[in-house]
Order: sequence, then C-alpha cells, then structure tokens
Amino acid sequence: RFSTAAALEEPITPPVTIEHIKLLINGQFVDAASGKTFPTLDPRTGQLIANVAEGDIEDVNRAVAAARKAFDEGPWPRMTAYERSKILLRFADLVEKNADEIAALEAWDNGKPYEQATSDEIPLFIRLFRYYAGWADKIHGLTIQADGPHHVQTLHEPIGVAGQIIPWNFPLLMFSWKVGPALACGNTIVLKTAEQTPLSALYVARLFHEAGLPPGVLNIVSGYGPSAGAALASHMDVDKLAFTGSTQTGKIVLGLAAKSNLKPVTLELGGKSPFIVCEDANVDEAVDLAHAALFYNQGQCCCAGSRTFVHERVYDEFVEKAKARALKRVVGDPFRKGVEQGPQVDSEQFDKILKYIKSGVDSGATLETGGQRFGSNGYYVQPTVFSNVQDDMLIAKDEIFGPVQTILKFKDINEVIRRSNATQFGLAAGVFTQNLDTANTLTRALKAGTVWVNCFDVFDAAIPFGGYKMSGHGREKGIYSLNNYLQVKAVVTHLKNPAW
Ligand code: TXE
Repeated sequence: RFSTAAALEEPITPPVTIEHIKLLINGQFVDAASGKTFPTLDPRTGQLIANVAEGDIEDVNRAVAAARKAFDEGPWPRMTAYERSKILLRFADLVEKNADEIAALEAWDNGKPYEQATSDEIPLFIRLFRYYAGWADKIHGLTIQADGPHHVQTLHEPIGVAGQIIPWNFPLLMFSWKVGPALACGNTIVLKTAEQTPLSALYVARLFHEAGLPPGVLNIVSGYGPSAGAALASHMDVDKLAFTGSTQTGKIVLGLAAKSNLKPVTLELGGKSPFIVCEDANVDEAVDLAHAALFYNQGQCCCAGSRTFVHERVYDEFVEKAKARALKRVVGDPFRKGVEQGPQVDSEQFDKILKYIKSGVDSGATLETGGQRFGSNGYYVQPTVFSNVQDDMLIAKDEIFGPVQTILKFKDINEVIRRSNATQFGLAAGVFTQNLDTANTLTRALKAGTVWVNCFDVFDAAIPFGGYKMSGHGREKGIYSLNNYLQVKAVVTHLKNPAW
C-alpha cells in the first residue's frame, strides 16, 4: 500500500537556506511600500517557511515605473540581440550551477518531490532559456511586394512592459514560459508570482542580475491576486499581459485588461483533458501512461489526463491494473528518495479535492481505491481511482486538480470523440492506440491545443502549448510565443523611381 504515514511526522530538512523574501524592483530587493508581509507555508505541515514582502498597488506602480524606464531608456531593448542572448545563456548556466538549491526551494514551497523538481522542472527551465537565447538574434520582419511604387517592410519590435501573472503548480516552468520569450524579444517585465509559491522566482531573479541583466528589466512582485495581480492586469502602463491560472480568474484579468488600456492578453487556463485508451492498446503501457498523465505533480497539472476514456473491450482489465498501480504509488515527504507524490500545495486545494472525492462517491461512481487524506499532517491525499464515471458527474466535468483518476467506458470512436469534446475546456488530449487510422482520426477530431499520441506530458521548449475554448488564448513556448511579445510595424516608403 501507500508508504507509511508515520514517516511524515518528522519532515526532512530541505537542503537550502532562504535568502530572498523581498520584492525585486529595479534590481534591488526591497520591502513592500506598506511594510506588510504574508506567510508562505510548508505543505508538508502547514507550518511557516518564511514571511515574504507583500506587494500591493503601490509596489506594482513602482515596479511598472522601473520596467517602463528600463524599456524607454534602455539599454535592454536597444542592446544587440546577441548581447541579450548571451545574458540568457549565462543565466541558464547559473541556474544549472545552483540547480540543487533551486529545486529544493521549489519542492519546499510547492510540495512536489525534490527528485522530480531536479529531474524534470529544472532541466526544462534551463532548456527553455537556452532555446529562447537562440531566438533572440533571429527575430526579424519581412520585405513585402505590394502594389504601387512602394518599398514595404515590417519591423518586429518588442511590445514594451509585459505584466505576467503565474500560478503555483510549476512556479519555475511558468516563470520560464513567460520570461524567456519576453526577454528574448527585448521587453521588460513585472511578474507576479502565486502567493503559495513566491520563493524560487526570487532566487532565480537574483541569478539573472548576476548574469548581467540590467536593473528594471525583470521585476518580481510577490503578493495576492485581487490586490497585486489585479493592479498589474489593470495598469495603464502595462503593454501586454500574460496569465496562467484558473478559467475564473482568467475571465477577471481579461476584463481588467479590457477596462483599462485594452492591453493584449494571453491566457493559459484550466483543462479536463481526455486520455483515450483504444481497444488495440497495450493495456499495461496504457495504464502506466494514464497513471502518470493524471497523478504527476500531485494531479496539479492544467493538462492532466483527467478523463480516462477506456474502450469497453479492455475496460475491466484496465480498471484492475489502474487501481493496482495507484496502490503502489509512493506518497511521502517530498525530500525522501523514491517518493512519487508529495502533499497538495495548500489547505484550499486539499479541501477542494476531498470535496470532489465526496461528490464522486455521492453521485454513484465506484471508488476503487484511495478517497481519504493520507496521514494526519499537512495536505497529503491518497492516490484515488474512480471507475464507472458518467459524463454528467461533477468529477467528470470540473477540474479537480488533485490525485483523482476518473475512468469512463466507451464503445466506439465517434462516441469518444463527441464525449471528449463535450466540455468547456480544450487544453490537451492523449490518444493510446497502435492503429494509424484511429490515431489520425482522433488527432484531427479532438478540440485541444495539444494531442499526445502514445505519449503524454512532452514539454519540449520548441513545442507550442495552449488551449482551445475556455482553456485559453494564444500559445506559449516555441516560435509561437514570440508573437505574444512583438509588435509588427509596417513601413511603407514611397519609391521615386520604381523601375529599380
Ligand atoms: O487559481 P488562480 P488558484 C486551477 C485549478 C485550481 C484552481 C484555483 O483548478 O484548483 O485553478 O487555483 C492570481 N487578479 N488552476 O485559486 O486564482 C493568483 O494570485 C489578478 C489551473 O490558485 O487563477 C495567482 O498568481 N490575478 C492553473 C494566479 O492568479 C489574480 C494553475 C493563479 O491563481 C486574481 C493554477 C485577480 N483577481 C490553478 N486572483 C493552470 N492553468 O495550470 C488570483 N490571481
């Protein structure tokens, strides 16, 4: 069964000391204007890790002013792209050198297994900055053949001050997806971290300055959403907003952007992604992949494969094996070796998940395993599997954002396409089949920003990510993200002698 809950009683001391708890404005770590702080808590115990400066409207104003000055007066947007690229590369090197400490902060603040932060999140973070360092000096416009005596070209210019609001599930990855392309394009930034996980961004932002980033180019405001976040989204001097978080808050920030200066907004929001196991699938492989697709990061992934559709011919075998796999999942202190699942990020998420589990039981789904908190300390939840889930149950419709697998049965491909698409979300989908025609039919029919075929959660820096429908607007990563941070200026010059 699960690893013993008793082992949670004495949390392991994380291998890092906390140095940065202030806001980063104009290259300086400073207190909040109000002098206020807020607690960031250890999800293993609910105890205090540190009190962090709490940014609010006045701090956002100061940070935006610093970013504006750094943009308007330079040198950042006017540096050669090669110089900017070298700073991004030096930063990536420094993160690599300090990877263990950064991973420890990430695991401590968020609750994710230290080993996973080290093996997945930090390497993806570094790779992403190296990828965008490669783009910095390859951003350019076009020359265009237009009718009439004109020489026409486009200039691709940075937009200006980017406001960025990130969540707590992958604090570093979300930092990289937003900061990497914005800086490569020559923008300046005010980034608000999630109140649950302010620590790792402050650490890496210091490394950015060591790497040579000029003051004011990257400002970090820790704080709450309705105060600091809303101030950023509605700021008249922020030229572009990028947000990752819940669909509900996405609607709020889009409204704030519209009501203020109509700044363009990219949104990466929630999901309820189907993971489709076809009748010809190798069941053992499908079980393992579907397990990882849901349980990774304590189930706190926007693209989690949270509706596991299984063909009726392999359904019983799949459910049996999925249950066995969940029972083997090692839950425990994220700093212990071999642990696959740590605590949920905070009491709010923990309570939300337990409520959904209760709703699953009440609505008649079969609870195969789990369903309770794990241990008596902190925010651990047992790996939970429901079978016999019906489309109209809340656990099949809402984003649970926890270690709760819901398994649904299907009969034929048209039915599973219709049911997969019958959701407000459209972030990702997984398809498990050995038949090329089935794979092609599904990949073309599914309304999702990413379709993974016989794989899941592949997060290469070059692959775009984003949602259809209420899972968001725009794409991050890859070449697509550059457009989020560039203005296109058409320059039309009259030609006196069009013959040449
Ligand atoms: O999200 P919020 P929460 C989903 C997931 C989770 C639920 C709630 O289902 O259970 O959302 O999580 C900032 N103006 N996702 O409450 O509120 C906030 O401070 C401006 C999916 O944590 O969306 C934080 O920095 N900003 C998701 C960020 O928004 C505001 C990842 C995200 O918080 C604000 C996280 C406001 N009025 C949760 N209110 C994903 N797509 O991966 C809050 N914020």
